[in-house]
Amino acid sequence: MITVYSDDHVLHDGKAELHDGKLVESFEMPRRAALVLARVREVGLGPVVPPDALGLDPVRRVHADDFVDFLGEAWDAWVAEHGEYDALPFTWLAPGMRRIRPEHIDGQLGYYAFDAGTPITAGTFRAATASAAVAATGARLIAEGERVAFALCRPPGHHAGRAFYGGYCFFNNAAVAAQALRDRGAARVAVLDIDYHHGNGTQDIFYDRGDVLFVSLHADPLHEYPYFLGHADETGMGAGEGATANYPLPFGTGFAAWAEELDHALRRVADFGAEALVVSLGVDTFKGDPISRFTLDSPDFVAIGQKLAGLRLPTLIVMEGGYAVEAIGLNAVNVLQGFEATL
Ligand code: FKS
Ligand code: ZN
Repeated sequence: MITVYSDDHVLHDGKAELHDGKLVESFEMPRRAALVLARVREVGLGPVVPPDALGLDPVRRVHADDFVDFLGEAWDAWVAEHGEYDALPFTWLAPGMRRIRPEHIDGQLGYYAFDAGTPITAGTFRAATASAAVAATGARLIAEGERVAFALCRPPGHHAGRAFYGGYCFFNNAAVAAQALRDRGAARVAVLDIDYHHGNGTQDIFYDRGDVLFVSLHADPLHEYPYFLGHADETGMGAGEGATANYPLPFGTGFAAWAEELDHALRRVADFGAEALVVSLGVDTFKGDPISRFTLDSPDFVAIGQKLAGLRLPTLIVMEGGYAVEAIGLNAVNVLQGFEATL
């Protein structure tokens, strides 16, 4: 299996996030991708290739121009105002306020961000652009005939919507890949999101579209981040009616119950008639994850890979979350090895 990877992810290195009322060291750190890459090499998964030089073209296919431009300019605007320390928003629109884009950077951060856990740093824009290119390059490999590929994206992407960022995500890598597959001729594409958290950004991007199915298994938003999307009654709108499916699950969900829901999700993908599959792979469903509450174990990730391969679709696996860093390489690559073993 080919892995697409760019070193540029290290340019995004947030110092802190607001967590349980305290500013703590960011859970989302460069070491995560380094350890997944190390495991890819350790098991000899296959070639590791750099992304194509794509710039922002694939990003602009799924994100609003003003949002992309904002991320490109935010760091300089922030530094001019406050100096070289991570940019975090502190105020947001409440209901009844007006969605008029502020001219001050502090207001713009609140206008485009939806949480205070996603710092913008000096290299964030370059890292996020490279991460999206990694996903788009993976999509090209699939479109050109690879049965499966791994996009080792960092920063992650599934919380980033058409015109918002948050949840450690800036550009939506999985959405970029799904759109790239559509643009290269796949009539119908499915995104299956198995990160612990709901992929609210991916759902936002494709909610009114019938050509891209979004299916997600995640912790119930009544109890877990991102809280305001991911309920079972969200099924799409307009042309996209019926092309979104959410499977919210309770705290403490273990592999047996989780896998049963995965089987439902896989059936949805098969019934949709997708010609290609993008998997948003988070391994924060692991029992040792410091910010999550499912109890999957490392060998379970092999079984997940086997189940994904059972769809027999050209598949791009896109890296999302996972914060038990000592186990992130093992868990992520277990999925890839399980997939390979089933080819
Ligand atoms: C604060 C808990 C919530 C933010 C969690 C973000 C999860 C990100 C992710 C991604 F895949 F995008 F990386 N903190 N007390 O794992 O979904
Ligand atoms: Zn997650």
